[in-house]
Amino acid sequence: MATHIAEATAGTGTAAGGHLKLEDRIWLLRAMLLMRGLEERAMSLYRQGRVPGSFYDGYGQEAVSAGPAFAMAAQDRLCVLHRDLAAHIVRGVTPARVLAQYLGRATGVTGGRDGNVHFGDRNLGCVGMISMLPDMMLVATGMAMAFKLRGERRCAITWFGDGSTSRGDFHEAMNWAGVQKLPVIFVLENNQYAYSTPLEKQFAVDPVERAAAYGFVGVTVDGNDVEATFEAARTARERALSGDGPTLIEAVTMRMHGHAAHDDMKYVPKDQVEEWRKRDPIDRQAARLGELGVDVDALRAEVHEEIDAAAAEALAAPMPDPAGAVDGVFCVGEAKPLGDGQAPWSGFREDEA
Ligand SMILES: Cc1ncc(C[n+]2csc(CCOP(=O)(O)OP(=O)(O)O)c2C)c(N)n1
Repeated sequence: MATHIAEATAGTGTAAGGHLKLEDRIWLLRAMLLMRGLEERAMSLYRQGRVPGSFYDGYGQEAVSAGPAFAMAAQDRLCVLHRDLAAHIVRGVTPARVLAQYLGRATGVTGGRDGNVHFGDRNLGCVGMISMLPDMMLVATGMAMAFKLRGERRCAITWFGDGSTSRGDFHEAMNWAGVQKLPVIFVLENNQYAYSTPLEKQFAVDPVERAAAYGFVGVTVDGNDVEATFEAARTARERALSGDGPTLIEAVTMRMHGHAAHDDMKYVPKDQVEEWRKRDPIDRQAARLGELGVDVDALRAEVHEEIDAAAAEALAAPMPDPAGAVDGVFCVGEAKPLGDGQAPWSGFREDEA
């Protein structure tokens, strides 16, 4: 990635109070470009009839998953939602496996058993996505409880939407995490709509205020600024590891596409979408780095090539063998613990030095 740095023209190029080096800031842009590029390619394959089932994307929300996932260490555990592909990319899921997942191929993360971002690679510390919303809040809380009981220095993080805040599970997870002061981070992805339900029909108070009701910190962050979402999660992780309990991070963003590919979102005012387009998280990070002398066009071209190669690989991959359809439904033999994921943030490498 250093090849994209022509010359750091403004000081050291660090950001987020010095926690992000220039290489990290480029990494964040790259993760968001990969998410967008992969989802655009998958959407095009969907329109060609090659993606089974429906199709969901997180266009315009890339910073909500890229930043917080980047702030997590290898031993932390993630419960990732359906519009948060960048978290999987940060953890180390390759572009070819992502596209094979959309295409239902044997080489996809679930081997054709599920589609979209309904997956988790247990070897990279990610729990398989649970569709019932927001049950992953309870799973993350349970994992954090285990970390606390074992005295381990690690945390769990999960993402959920504004629609999830009206469910009982949200309150149960928040309450237990608060009572037990658990090392868990809740990222509320406030993207203005839960399918067709707008915020004013979802809650009467901003849900970030509910954190105080459960005895812990709630912060609101610009969900379209990847360095801000990183910094909010980095601080929350520090708090969690110091024994100071959970954090609710409300990342304010916009769902720029329909709920799924079949939804033309006629219920969303066009002006609202256009207003948010001006705050596109990728454009913003690209502009920042461009000012520092980073060759963003070269980075875009490299990501594009990577996606082309991944698409060719995924399209050439075999369909799964139906005989293995129920493999993995039940645990056979000894249960294997989740593996650790990739943790690319330079702050973790410095810890080891
Ligand atoms: C308990 C439950 N009810 C309904 C659904 C179907 N469903 C999947 S995503 C979704 C919209 C959720 O909205 P929100 O939580 O705001 O997340 P967003 O999709 O906007 O990211 C719905 C209704 C579900 N998965 N689980």
